[in-house]
Amino acid sequence: MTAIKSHPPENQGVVDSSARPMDLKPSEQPRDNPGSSEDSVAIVVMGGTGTGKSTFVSLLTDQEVKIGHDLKSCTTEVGVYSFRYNIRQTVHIIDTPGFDDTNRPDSEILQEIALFLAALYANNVRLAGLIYLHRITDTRVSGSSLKNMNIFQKLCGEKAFPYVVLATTMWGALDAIENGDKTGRQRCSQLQRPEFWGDMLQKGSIMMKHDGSKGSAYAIVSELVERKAHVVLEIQTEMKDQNLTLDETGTGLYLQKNFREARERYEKDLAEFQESIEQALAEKDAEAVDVITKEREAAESRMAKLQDDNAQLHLSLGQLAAQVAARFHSRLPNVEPSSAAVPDTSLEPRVKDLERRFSHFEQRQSTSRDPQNSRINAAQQLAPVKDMQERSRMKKRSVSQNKQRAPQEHHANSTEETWNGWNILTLLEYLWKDVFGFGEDRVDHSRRRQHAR
Ligand SMILES: Nc1nc2c(ncn2[C@@H]2O[C@H](COP(=O)(O)OP(=O)(O)O)[C@@H](O)[C@H]2O)c(=O)[nH]1
Ligand SMILES: [Mg+2]
Repeated sequence: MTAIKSHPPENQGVVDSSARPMDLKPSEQPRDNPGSSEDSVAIVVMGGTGTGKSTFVSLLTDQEVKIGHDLKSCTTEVGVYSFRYNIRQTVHIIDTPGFDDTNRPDSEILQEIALFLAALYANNVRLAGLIYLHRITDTRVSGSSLKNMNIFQKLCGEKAFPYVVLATTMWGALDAIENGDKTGRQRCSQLQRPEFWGDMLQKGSIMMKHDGSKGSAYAIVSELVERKAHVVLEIQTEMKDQNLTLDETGTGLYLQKNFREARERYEKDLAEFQESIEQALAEKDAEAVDVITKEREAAESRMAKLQDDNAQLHLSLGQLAAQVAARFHSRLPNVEPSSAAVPDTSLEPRVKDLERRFSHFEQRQSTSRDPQNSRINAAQQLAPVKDMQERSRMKKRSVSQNKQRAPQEHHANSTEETWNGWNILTLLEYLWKDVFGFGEDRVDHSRRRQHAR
């Protein structure tokens, strides 16, 4: 059944300004316990770049969300923002990058989103549903919009479709044009075609209009929260339960199909380039030969890059964690002993704890019969953490040096670094606690979840 809903008045949800990013806790109680007093849920927001995801998230939380007014400030990483939905519930909204970032390959974006979703699942964080945003101002569904839609569907899997809100954004911009409302309605019916949202709508997703207001954002979120579901996505079970590598998942297969099509186009182009060069040679047009040769070289290097990117999908969950962790780590700014001034007392014990868990992991790995786990390179896993510990030490040394030198300058800011360090650390803690199956208080969530289904 297809339904287009408008939003109720702006009266739901109380913004909790004390909520912190990544303050994400698994549901405290199993979901079949209705007496749960505190119930945190997560909601994932996806859609192409510039569809208003970060703006949507910023309407719900008091935390600072990066909005893409220019290319540089676009969302480049998965981010978690929290707000108190009602007296009992905190909602964690997960902002994601779109699959059309000119600066980053799709494989890299998929790596981060897949890893994050798998980590949520492994930690039994209750996913209440997903919101997919699309600009109503788009005159047609472009190739990149279609790609985002397809990837979204593959990540979700059909079982999750009933917990998806497909929301159209930027209605305000249509007001300015003549017959804007009619145009909007026409575009909505176009979106309902089988090649776009039709299949999802038939299988339980709903369409909603987001008018850009807080009330509208809350209404969309409530639609999902109030269903009290615990949604499990296709990519989560593929990576975590079935131990597939990312290229073996439905989403990975889709990206590879895209890649094969790009290669076919490229091979056709190559033949055309060759023909044009031969023609230019016959006409003794040296300038044309030069121009076409350069074009061919550019096409060749684009193809080579695409091939490399595609190869990045052959990763198990453990390898994915190592890869993403290393990438986060390489983005950490270098600690300048003279400028770092904020001691992070919480960092070192957490790193120590991870190291301890890691040595358990290494022991388990040597006796493991699990082929996916045994492929994980242990040293590679720990390298970012070890290095982080070293940074933490450097930081402390520099803080104590600074204290001796200039006591008034202690508040010089290294928030960015602390935040980044915390981000990667939190991610690793998630993964190592449960994904890799070591940690003293491990609970077999997959069994519990199956039982609950
Ligand atoms: N007119 C209009 N602009 C919007 C709306 N939502 C977002 N924007 C603008 O669209 C641009 C991209 O928004 P952003 O939230 O960063 O998109 P994201 O890439 O999906 O996260 C920013 O310049 C926003 O200010 C909306 O509802 N109406
Ligand atoms: Mg964004």
